[in-house]
Amino acid sequence: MNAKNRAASSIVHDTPVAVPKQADAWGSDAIAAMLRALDIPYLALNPGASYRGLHDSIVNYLGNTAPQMLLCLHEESAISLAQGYAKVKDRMMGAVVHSNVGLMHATMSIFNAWCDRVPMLILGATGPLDAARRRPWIDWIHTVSDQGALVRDYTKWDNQPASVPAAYEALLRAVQIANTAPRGPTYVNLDAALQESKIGAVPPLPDVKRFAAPAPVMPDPRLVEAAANLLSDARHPVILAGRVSRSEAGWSTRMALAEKLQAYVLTDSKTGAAFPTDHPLHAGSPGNFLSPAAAQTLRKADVVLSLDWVDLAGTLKQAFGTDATAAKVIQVSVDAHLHRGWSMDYQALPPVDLYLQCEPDSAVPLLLNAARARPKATPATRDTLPEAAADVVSIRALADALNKATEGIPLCITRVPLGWNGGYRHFRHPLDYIGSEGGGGIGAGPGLTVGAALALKGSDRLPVAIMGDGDFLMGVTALWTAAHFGIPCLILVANNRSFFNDEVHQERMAKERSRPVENKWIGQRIDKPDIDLAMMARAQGAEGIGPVTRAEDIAAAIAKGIEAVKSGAVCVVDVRVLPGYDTALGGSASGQKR
Ligand SMILES: Cc1ncc(C[n+]2csc(CCOP(=O)(O)OP(=O)(O)O)c2C)c(N)n1
Ligand SMILES: [Mg+2]
Repeated sequence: MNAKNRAASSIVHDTPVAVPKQADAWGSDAIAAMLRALDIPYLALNPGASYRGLHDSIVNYLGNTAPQMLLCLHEESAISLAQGYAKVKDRMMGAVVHSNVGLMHATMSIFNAWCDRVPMLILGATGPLDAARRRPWIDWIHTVSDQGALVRDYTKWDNQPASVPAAYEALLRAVQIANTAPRGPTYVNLDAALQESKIGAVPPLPDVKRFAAPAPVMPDPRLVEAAANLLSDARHPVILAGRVSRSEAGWSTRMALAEKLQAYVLTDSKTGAAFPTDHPLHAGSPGNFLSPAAAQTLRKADVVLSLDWVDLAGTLKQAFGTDATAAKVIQVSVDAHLHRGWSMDYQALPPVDLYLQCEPDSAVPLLLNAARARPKATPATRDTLPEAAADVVSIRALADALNKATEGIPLCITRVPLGWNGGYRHFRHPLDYIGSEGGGGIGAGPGLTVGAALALKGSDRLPVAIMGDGDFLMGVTALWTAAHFGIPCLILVANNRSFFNDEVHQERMAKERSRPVENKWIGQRIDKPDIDLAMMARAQGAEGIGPVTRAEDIAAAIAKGIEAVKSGAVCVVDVRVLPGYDTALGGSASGQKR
């Protein structure tokens, strides 16, 4: 594959030989035809006999296009890849996972996608439900009576259709539900026997346009007016810009609203870029928890507008403590439609004075229209970054070198490590940063990055991830998928050779229990031997740079990585950072919040 091909907008296609025309179709041919009608662009998958029928149909009935298969080496990265793609595109792709075992491998990533409210069509399969059609042994261990139960608590809907017409309906419904806000993954389990039945002709496909997701719900005009009045009359309005779309129009409307109201805006590193972090009204810096300046700004608020902010109640608690929130709270969110009993990812229950149960992108233009301009506010309070220590190989040094090497080059930051401080880099466009994995599942970083890079392929925006070595190592085989299909991306590993976040926890335990802090590394450090991460990249057809061990070498290594990615390569730079977090500003380490 030459560099020109690798940099082109389309990815590498594994092209099947021509298939002679055939009179009879199979059940899975009809299912494949439905996937094409539903405009599923890709299927990230790891193969298995439970869906050998569907696999054959994608290759030989559809010619492996629309959808195109993307072979992944682990189901966890197949799902993360689909998640990363949807985070960039605001549009779903599919994934296929084999029987119970593949689905079990996929579960953590499905949970991440669920918590991240990302639409995704997950297909699975089971050995024949009809025991008489099961092959001895293997079909029996790979048949369970209720496979969907494995993921039912963190998918929006699941189904196991028993005929081709039922499969058509199941796929239509799965896509419609996944794409209806609050969005999320859905799972359709295809019986092997159904896939492998000869069906004569493919039954006519339904008109998919008639089964589309509904248009966004619009808020009650009286609520919009009341909210606009509250905000316009406020002394210190604060906007919490949370889960919003990647649309540029949405971005500028949010800016216009903040500017009209002269409201301060906070953003969150759990969600994608929602507001320019260097805007005079942006307070503090984004993190998983409030930064000191963000908390200080929120504490002064008399009216809070939450744009689907993840964990509104917990955030108010960080600012106001256990006292009742003095500020009036306006909540714009449809998230409660997804709140169920099993998972507590719905977070604590926030006090809300005006509840607009719609998506932020629907409410903001109406609020902008109804709001009255407020007098100019003084610039928001920012956190100041501590002086960077010279010659120390740290995440900060890595961030500084990245910023310098990429001045004027649009990047999409697809991952930041736990020790990232939100002040390290500014975001000025909805695609400058896509937010976290959602469910706190480490190992998602590589898959998310490859999926985001797939979605960005052919654009002038370079996908760049900065990720922990633990995160990288758990999902490292996603690199092969990127290398094989020609999906350029740059991964900078902040390699502290440890699951360091948990060293912080062990340190806390040791102190609390008067035990030696020196023992905190045991069961955490990934050394003796150090792992050669660059070699792990090269082993899979990616470029590997490093280990970089001296501060003065970081810039050149990153510049080399950027050049490699510009020419179409997948590149990993192993930067051996010292263990330690720049937490003075409420960096995202969970360790600092007990
Ligand atoms: C699947 C999964 N396993 C374990 C954890 C617990 N955990 C949270 S952070 C972390 C360490 C991550 O290591 P790394 O990516 O190297 O970042 P570092 O902590 O070193 O900054 C672990 C193991 C988790 N969140 N998810
Ligand atoms: Mg680490």
